[in-house]
Amino acid sequence: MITVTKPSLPPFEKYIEYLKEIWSSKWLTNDGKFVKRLEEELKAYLNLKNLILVTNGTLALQLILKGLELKGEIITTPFTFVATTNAILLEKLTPVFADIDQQTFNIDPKDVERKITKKTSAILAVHVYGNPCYIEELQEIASKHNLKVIYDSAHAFGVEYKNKSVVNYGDASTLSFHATKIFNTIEGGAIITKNEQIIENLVLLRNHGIKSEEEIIIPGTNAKMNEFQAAMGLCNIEEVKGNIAAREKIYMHYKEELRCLPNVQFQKIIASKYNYSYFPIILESKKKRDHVYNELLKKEIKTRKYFYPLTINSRYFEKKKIRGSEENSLEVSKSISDRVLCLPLYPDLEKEKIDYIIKNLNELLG
Ligand code: T4K
Repeated sequence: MITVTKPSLPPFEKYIEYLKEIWSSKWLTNDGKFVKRLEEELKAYLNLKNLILVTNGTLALQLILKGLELKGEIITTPFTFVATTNAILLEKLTPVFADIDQQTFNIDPKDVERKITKKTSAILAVHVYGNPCYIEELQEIASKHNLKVIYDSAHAFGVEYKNKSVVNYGDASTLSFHATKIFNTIEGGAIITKNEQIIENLVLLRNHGIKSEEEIIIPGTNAKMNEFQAAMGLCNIEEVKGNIAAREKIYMHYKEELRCLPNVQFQKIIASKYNYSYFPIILESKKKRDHVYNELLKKEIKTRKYFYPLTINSRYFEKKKIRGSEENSLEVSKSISDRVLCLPLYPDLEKEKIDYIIKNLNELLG
């Protein structure tokens, strides 16, 4: 089966060298030296002043929502992985859903503004498939209404907007380093913010609020990255540029070969430097999308319907009355979610497999 993605693994021997060091030091977790080293390397790679590593991208979101002391309603997108919405719910905040833009698939600033109430404290936007949001427009709205802006940048490792690292925008950004991501630490995540005070607070929050052996100053949680994860990151950071270049080649090849298919829409990318993390195509109808998905599956090609269903359509929302979910208010999100299909894309996807996928798509859609 050709899967939608495969984790990038470094040369085995390289990881073994790190494991030998872990074995001899017996230092496995709790702010170990590999975690510290990886934090420094990531700051250098992404050109950032501050970054802290955590266990995964979901805890990164939860911690920043906590760290910014947000209250009430958070305006967000329903066209995302469930983690974005779940983090809001787990922090006892109320998600309010704004629709997305037809071309970029990111949250629509005009709808964000329509959804603001006295209870709104922040906008949690997602750079979907690594494509930057409408950053200036969102910032303008946030400044006007005194709201925080957080970017769930789980897909946006290495992306630049206007020649600046995309995670540098807004009040804070989060990253995911899950196995399926451009850069992986098996499981992992990071929080980025320019605010030093918040960073200090987040360092406490990720380790139970422990300041010193005898001082526990806030109720924190356990969101620490361990040394095995950090070691994988230290190996993979050396591979990431080459991996993105390999992805770009496949992405461009797909685009060139599929661009003449009738009724197929591609995502409009507004990055100044993109990471080619996903290759979504939008088909003419849900029926067509599901047909293509099933037919490809019969040919051993596993595409994914990222992100279907919308998070608002998760079962636990059925009984709740969530603002933004009313009939007709999330039209574009529903339409894109019903018609999207993400094609297999990972650095070592072989040429003959890519051609096989393209041949099948041409037969189904040509
Ligand atoms: N915000 C956004 C916008 C996100 O997309 C995510 C995560 C988060 C926040 C939260 O970050 P984390 O807490 O996860 O760090 C996957 C990932 O588990 C998830 O990290 C990711 N987004 C989401 C978009 O995709 P699934 O349920 O699709 O994964 P799964 O197990 O079906 O894997 C997909 C394919 O990858 C498999 O068909 C084969 C391949 N695979 C997967 C794994 C785990 C491998 O070959 N090896 C592996 O070890 O969620």
